[in-house]
Amino acid sequence: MRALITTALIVTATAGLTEPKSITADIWADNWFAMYANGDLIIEDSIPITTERSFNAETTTFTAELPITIAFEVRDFKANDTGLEYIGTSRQQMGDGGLIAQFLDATTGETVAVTNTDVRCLVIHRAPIDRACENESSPIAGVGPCGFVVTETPTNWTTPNFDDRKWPNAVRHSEWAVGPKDGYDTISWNWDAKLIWSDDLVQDNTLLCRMTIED
Ligand SMILES: [Ca+2]
Ligand SMILES: [Ca+2]
Repeated sequence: MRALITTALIVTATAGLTEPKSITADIWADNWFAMYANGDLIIEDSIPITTERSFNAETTTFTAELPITIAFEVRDFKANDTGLEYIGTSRQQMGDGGLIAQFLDATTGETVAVTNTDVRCLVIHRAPIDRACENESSPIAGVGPCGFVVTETPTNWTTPNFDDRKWPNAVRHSEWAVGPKDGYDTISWNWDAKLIWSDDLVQDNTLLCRMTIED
């Protein structure tokens, strides 16, 4: 009799609660990312952004309660606030970014979310403000065409209840435009998973992006 009562109590206690969902994520970013689920840090790109040609895909499995708010910080490499890389060499350039991700039900393998233009991304570092900076012989951050714009990272931007409705929608970019490199080809991407960024792959260097894995 006592065992029966215990069972009844457990059933009552769990009714109506969301079951945690196990999700496998594939992510490729040019050049570096950190990913959060419902405000918790899940993974940082394992290759430091300072590694030359730090191109790689990451695959990770995590558990969270649906609906899951996914938040990415994504960084295109820049040597400093000019936004340039290879400064002072014949390869001095602005560099470009790019992000693609897909989320699979870890149990069934079904794709449950992808990066597309429903993702919202806030640009928090833009440089240079004028592309002419790329051709400066001694580019200095904040001077002339090498000005930069830094936007403060909003508080609690990774959490589910953060209001991102004023953030712009991400812009889809072609494989040709992004030129995805090492690691990208090792993932079998769902057709609906798209390469995204802001509207400017080159001058927008650091983005905060948010999306939801629905119930
Ligand atoms: Ca880059
Ligand atoms: Ca750039």
